[in-house]
Amino acid sequence: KESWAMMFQRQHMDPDGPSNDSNYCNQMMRRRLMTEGLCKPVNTFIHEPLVDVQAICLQGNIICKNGKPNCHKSSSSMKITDCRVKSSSKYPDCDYHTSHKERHIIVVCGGNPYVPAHFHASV
Ligand code: UMF
Repeated sequence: KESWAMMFQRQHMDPDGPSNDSNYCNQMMRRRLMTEGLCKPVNTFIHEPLVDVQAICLQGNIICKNGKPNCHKSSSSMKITDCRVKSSSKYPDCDYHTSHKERHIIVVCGGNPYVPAHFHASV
């Protein structure tokens, strides 16, 4: 069974990316299995080494939007790509806007070892 930690890596880690084309999200959302059953509406890929993203769990502890205390904000800004489904997209032809950004990211951490389990937000 896929753990939360594995699921986070599948959905959000792309340390060697991004390829600089506007089809990035269309390709990656399909390749990482987020276009099965529905087009996942919003998803962020992180273009930094896995160890640096895992280290966020040891940094600034903050309250999540749901009131839980296990959110952590990166001390540095990180290269990310936000994928957002177009309003004209029709499943199963999932069609995404691709936007490359540099932001601090907030992840939800859990488990033992204490590692990223969900992507929360970028700020
Ligand atoms: N999400 C992002 O990937 N990036 C954002 O900036 C905001 C949201 O919050 C529900 C889902 O929205 C999260 O799924 C996250 F992927 C996405 O599987 P997750 O990580 O809990």
